[in-house]
Amino acid sequence: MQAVILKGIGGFYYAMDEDGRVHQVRAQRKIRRERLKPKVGDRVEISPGEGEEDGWIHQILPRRNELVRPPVANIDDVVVVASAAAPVPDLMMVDRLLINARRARIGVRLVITKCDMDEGGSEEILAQYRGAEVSPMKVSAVTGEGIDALRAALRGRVHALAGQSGAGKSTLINALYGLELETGDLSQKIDRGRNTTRSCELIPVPGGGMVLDTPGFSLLETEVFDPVEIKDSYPEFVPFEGQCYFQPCYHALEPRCAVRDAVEAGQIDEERHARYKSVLEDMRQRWRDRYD
Ligand SMILES: Nc1nc2c(ncn2[C@@H]2O[C@H](COP(=O)(O)OP(=O)(O)OP(=O)(O)O)[C@@H](O)[C@H]2O)c(=O)[nH]1
Ligand SMILES: [Mg+2]
Ligand SMILES: [Zn+2]
Repeated sequence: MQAVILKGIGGFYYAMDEDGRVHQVRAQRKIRRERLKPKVGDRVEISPGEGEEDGWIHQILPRRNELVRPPVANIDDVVVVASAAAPVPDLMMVDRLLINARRARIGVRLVITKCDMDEGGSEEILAQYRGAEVSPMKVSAVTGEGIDALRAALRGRVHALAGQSGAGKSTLINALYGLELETGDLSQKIDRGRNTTRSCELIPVPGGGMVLDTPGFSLLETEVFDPVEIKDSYPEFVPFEGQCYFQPCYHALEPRCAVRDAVEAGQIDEERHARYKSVLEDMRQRWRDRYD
C-alpha cells in the first residue's frame, strides 16, 4: 500500500496510509543498498507489519521536489516567517530561504508575525519585497490577527515553516492548528544558544494538508550552482531582463544595467539588491572553488 513518511528516527519511519493509519516501518535492504534514504514527505510503497512487527518500505516513489536540510520531499510551500519585532529579522536569511525554495520548485510565502508588537517593522520588511511575489501576510499569535486568512491560504497544502530561531514559527503553528508544539522565549534561546524546535515531523492538519515545523537556521544549505542562475529567483528583476547592455548580465556591477537603473529609480528595493550582490559574490567564490 502507499503511505507518506511523517517522521524518521534512528532507522525507523512512521508512514501514514490513505486511511490515516500510521505504520512503523524500516527501509528494505534494497533501498539502503541503492543509497536512497527515505525523507520526511516521501510517498512510499509499504507492507505494514503484523501485530508488534515492523513493516517495510519497498519503494520510494518519484519526488516532486526535495530539500537537503532538513531532508524533506514533496513540499508545496515554504512559509518564511519573520518577526515584526524581536528578534530583528535577518533579511539575508529570508532571501536565501526564498532562493532555495524557488530553485527546488517549491512555492513561497512571507509571513510577518508578532504584529501585536509592531512599531513599523512589518512595513519596513514588506517594502523590500514589493514585486518579489512572496504573497505577504501579517499575523499575530497573540491577538489572532491574520490567523484565519493564513490558515485558509494554506488549506490542503503541505507547508514547511522556516526562518530564524525565535521568529515564532512553532507558536504560529500552534495558533493555526490548536497544537501544543514546544516554544521557547528569546532570552532562553540566546542563553542556551540553540533552537527550541529540533525535530522534523510532518503533522496532518484539518483540510487534508500537512505542516512541518523546522528548527531556525535550517533549510539554508544550498548546493553550489552557476551564479548566473541566482537572478532567476528574483521575480522583481524579470521585467528588466534582456534590457541590459551586456548579455548575460549579472545585474551587479555592469554598466548600463537595466536592473541597476531600476534600483536607482526606486522601482526595485535598494537593500534587497545589495543583499543580492553579496549572495552573488558568495556563490561566485564557491563556484570558482568547486573542484578544490
Ligand atoms: N508578542 C508575540 N510574541 C510571539 C508571537 N509569536 C511568537 N512569540 C514569542 O516568540 C518567542 C519564540 O517563539 P517560538 O515559536 O518558540 O519561535 P521559533 O521560531 O519556533 O523558534 P525555534 O524553534 O528556536 O526556531 C516565544 O517567546 C513566543 O511566545 C506573537 O505573535 N506575538
Ligand atoms: Mg520552534
Ligand atoms: Zn543587468
